[in-house]
Amino acid sequence: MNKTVLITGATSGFGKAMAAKFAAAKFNCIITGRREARLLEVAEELKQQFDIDVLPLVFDVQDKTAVFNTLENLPSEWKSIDVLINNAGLALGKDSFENANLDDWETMIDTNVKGLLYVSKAIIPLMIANNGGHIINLGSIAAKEVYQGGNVYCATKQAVDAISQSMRIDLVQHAIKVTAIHPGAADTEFSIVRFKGDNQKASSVYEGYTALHANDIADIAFYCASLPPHVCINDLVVTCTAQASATTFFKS
Ligand code: NDP
Ligand code: 8X3
Repeated sequence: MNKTVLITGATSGFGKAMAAKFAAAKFNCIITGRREARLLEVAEELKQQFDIDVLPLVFDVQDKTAVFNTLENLPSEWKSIDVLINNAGLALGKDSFENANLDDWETMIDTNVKGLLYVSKAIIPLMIANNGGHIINLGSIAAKEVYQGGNVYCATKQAVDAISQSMRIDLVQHAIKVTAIHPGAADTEFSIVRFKGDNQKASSVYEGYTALHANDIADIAFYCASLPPHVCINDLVVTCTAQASATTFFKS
């Protein structure tokens, strides 16, 4: 029987690449996001290309009611979830603490922290009923090091790091693996979102070096999920070769 993966934020970047990677290995995929047209397009591509079942679910992870209404009412054939990838997330702005926008801070906290908690809380009972599972949380190098202007984004990712550690401790009794993947700079839509559509500012983040690609993180997530039942990668920091810390890059 095919396994099932649920990936939040699969309309672009890591989530979209991870969906393709798992689908290529014949996982059936539950994919989520807010942009319905894009999500349905990704679902159709996965079905056509990989001949698997796909369940696209449109909701905002910040919306507690929508998260629980949707995930607590999954069709019965979708209730057996082997891997949950908490990937949906964003940065908004990179302003100094005193200039940063309060609404941006709240959106990051509501998405990166509370959204991850809501989705996990809805799915963990299904994993417990199945006697096991694997949760993969997308942290960031910002979970390990703060940087100028990173303030609340870094704080949300440090929360993801702490939540991952505490999930691992609390869920070990249920044979649920918990892996946190902490990427450095990766060329996705992340910076376009962070800089609110300023494409020039966004692309300048990746100039002069080869940043991580979404497929690199998809390969790593799939590797973590492919290990034998007795093996769990707990915590993984991954950067491109040209990045040595949150702020140290070798640029040509
Ligand atoms: P993208 O912007 O390409 O993708 C983000 C995804 O998250 C989209 O599918 C988006 O879907 C979804 N998303 C955002 N907000 C919400 C929301 N409120 N509800 C539901 N879905 C949402 O960025 P990445 O792929 O790069 O980012 C994925 C994760 O990786 C994030 O958690 C990010 O913080 C983390 N990360 C990124 C790094 C990078 O340099 N790119 C490095 C380290 C970590 P939609 O807009 O359709 O809702
Ligand atoms: C995204 C990478 O360095 O902008 O999490 O925080 S960084």
